[in-house]
Parts: sequence; structure tokens; C-alpha cells
Amino acid sequence: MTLFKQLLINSEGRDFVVGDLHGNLTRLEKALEYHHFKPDRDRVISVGDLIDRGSESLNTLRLLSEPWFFSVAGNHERLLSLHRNALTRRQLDPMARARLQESGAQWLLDAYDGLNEDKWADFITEIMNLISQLPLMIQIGNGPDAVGVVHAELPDWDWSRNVARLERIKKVRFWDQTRDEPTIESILWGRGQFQSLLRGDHNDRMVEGIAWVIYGHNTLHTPRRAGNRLWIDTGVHEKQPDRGLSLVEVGPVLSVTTHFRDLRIRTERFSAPAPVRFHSV
Ligand SMILES: [Mn+2]
Repeated sequence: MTLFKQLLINSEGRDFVVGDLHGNLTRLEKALEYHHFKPDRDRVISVGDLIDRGSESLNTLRLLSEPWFFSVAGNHERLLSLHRNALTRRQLDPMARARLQESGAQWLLDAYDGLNEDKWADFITEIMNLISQLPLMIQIGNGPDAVGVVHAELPDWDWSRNVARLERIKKVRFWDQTRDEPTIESILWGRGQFQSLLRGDHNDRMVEGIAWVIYGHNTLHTPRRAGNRLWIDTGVHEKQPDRGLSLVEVGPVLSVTTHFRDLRIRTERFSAPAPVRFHSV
């Protein structure tokens, strides 16, 4: 198994790509209710960062056992896996503990401090098993209409060249090793492309070989598009009224709905940018 996952087109129902959940399962359930989500035929694909900061981290991660739920990994899942040995042996050093605390993993540290030996072993085993299923890139559908899902950014501007990078790395090896994999870590951690977008650079730049790429990781007030790239993390874990959870209904036009904390709901539609014309020589 590789770190790339392809989902066949969902001809029976709808697909929703959802922004960073950060332990806010109830907010997702409310949003899905609004969209009349049908678990027997619709699907949810998450951009990663299921855990930390919110109070429902474990149950949000457990969504991975649902047949209708899929996710790429985010840097928060990766951070736990980088500390897996120390966590499993219960030998966190103060620096690792501070790093986890800073990233919002108090839910995990509470269990680390509070559970007896057997319960902790079960707890950490379940978490690491769930995390190590995660791919780093998901492709929904096939051909020119396919939609890509990635947590942070792509190291390459051609979709299939990124897929090729992942296919060189065994999934088990990636999740077992406790150090970074330099050729692909920007998929989980990168912020450079988003920062250049904020500076106004590369606003129309396209990722070749795919209709759309949807990202989380960088928090915005409203979803933002540049070329065929779309960022949808609108900060569900933040307390401000104008932050919320965004979902993209996948189709010929992307329909993006943001469910704000103050209960406002805002929907925006994005049609595919004009295809690049090729001249035959
Ligand atoms: Mn992130």
C-alpha cells in the first residue's frame, strides 16, 4: 500500500471535502445534517488535522472506521507518529511534551498521565493504528475532472509527479519511521505557497494534470481560490464568531459552504478555470 489513495467516482451519491476538523466532531455532524448527508451513499473526504485543539479528538479520529469517511494526513497526525516510540514506552522527554502541548494535544497528554498501563497501551495502539492508515494524497475520480485532496501543499506543480514521489515510499515505512521524509514532508507542513499567495504571487498558477486541488492547513476567514487550487480551512477550532467549518460539494462546479460559529451559513460556487490551450506544432 502506498501513501496515495484513489477513490472511484461516486455515481450513487455526493462527495463532500471538509476542512481541518481539529477534534470538532459535533460541528461536522451539524453541517452534514444541514446538507442531508446520507451515509449509505454520500462520502466525506477530510483534508487532515482531525485531532488536537478541540475536545472530541479521539472520536473525530475514529471516523476513519466509518465506510463513508476518508482523510489524508495532516501535520498534527504526523506529529504524533514522530513521537510514537516515546509515547508507546511512556517516556516522553520534556521537550517532546512541550511540543505536543503547544500543538493542542492535551487530550492525549491527559490520557498519558491518567490511564493505567493496560488502558494506555490500548489507547495509544488504537491511535497509531488509525493514523498509520492515512494516505498523504487522495484523488477523487479519474481523468481531467478528478479532484485532489492534500493537507498543506504539493512539492511539484504536476499532480502525477507528486503521486510518483509517494509511490516510491511504502506506507508502513513512512508511518513507522520517526524522522522526516524530506522529499514529501511539505505535503504535511508546507506554508510557502500559501504565503506567496497572500503576497499576491502566483494567483492564477495551476497544478497540472488535475481539475482541482483542495487544501487545509492555512486558516482563512473564507475559502480562497487561486487557479485550480482551493484552501478551505476556516478555523473551526477558533472561538471567534466569524470562523467556522467549510465543506466543498464536489461536482462540475465546486459548491463551498462555510458554517460559521455564529450560525451564519455562506455558500460560494467556483467553476473550473479556463483550460490551458495547447497548440499542435
Ligand atoms: Mn495543519
